[in-house]
Amino acid sequence: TSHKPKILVTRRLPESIEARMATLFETDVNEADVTLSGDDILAGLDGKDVLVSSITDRIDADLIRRLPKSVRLIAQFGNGVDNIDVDAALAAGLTVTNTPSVLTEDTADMAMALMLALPRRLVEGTQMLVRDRAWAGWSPTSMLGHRLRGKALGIVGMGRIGTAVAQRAKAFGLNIHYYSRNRRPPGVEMPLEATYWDDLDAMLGAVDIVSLHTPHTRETFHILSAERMALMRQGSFVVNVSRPELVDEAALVAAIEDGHLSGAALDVFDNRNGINPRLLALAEANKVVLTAHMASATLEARIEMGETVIVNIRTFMDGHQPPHRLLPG
Ligand code: 8YV
Repeated sequence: TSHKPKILVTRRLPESIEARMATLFETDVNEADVTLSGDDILAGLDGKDVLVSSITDRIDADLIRRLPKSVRLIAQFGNGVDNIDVDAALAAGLTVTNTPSVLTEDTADMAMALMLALPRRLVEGTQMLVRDRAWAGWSPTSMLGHRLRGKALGIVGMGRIGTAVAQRAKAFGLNIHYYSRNRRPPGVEMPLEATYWDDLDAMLGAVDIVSLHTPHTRETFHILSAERMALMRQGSFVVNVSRPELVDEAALVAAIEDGHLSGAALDVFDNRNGINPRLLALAEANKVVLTAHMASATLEARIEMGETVIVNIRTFMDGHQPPHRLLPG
């Protein structure tokens, strides 16, 4: 007869987090670590107080309607919550929390790694040496890439992660431009010199690199559309560590194939039916660099995300507002 909160955790979490959860809660972890169907989630939630969800769980309005009455909190292990119909959950009287901030710096690091990888031919250099065993030795004109310093970076979405990217990019000598709904007042919110654009179309014509740092919402779906890509500078490229839905991927592939864009460095891409073969072909041709949704994948970030989930659950179960509660809208 324990009064410990009963939680369902849909994916495996770092060992230390699972261990701590097991001492604090009555914890049921999806040991198989494969994505659960809606029915499996519902079955697993029988008698539970809390659902600890991840990006791979589809928590739509229908699932929310069918949730056992005992469930009162959805504690997302992650920053983005586009897998959850948050409005439906809030309307149903549930509380929803996420884990922002702790993954900001690591995600920004990955954006920089991808931003450098294309012009400095990082993956190509490794492939030539290791896969192709085809190195003819050093020459003054071999493997020439392009300098990042002095180029213009256009950041779409200047929140926590966008700001962290801007700070890094500034140190690399890039000129920072950004588009967001509101101009950030210089100072704490915008701690560096950056050019604000209230018109994304206009910014796209003024930058050499476009990096996406906005959440996926109804408003940002395909924010980088075919029409917008046509406005981008000849030879410019795209970096995406945010969400695949922000980019019209078919149009991106076409724009790289026809040479309008020089390439793309993507940590996220449409993987619902496997990776688009044309995107893979562009990666083979070293015009595209692909990583496997790894931008926040450091052990440190995952542990801090787990700790944040635990704090959210404990405060909620103690009857207080959890620190990372999502609001409607
Ligand atoms: C994780 C992410 O891979 O937090 C996010 O929005 O995309 C990544 O941190 C994922 O969310 C874990 O659920």
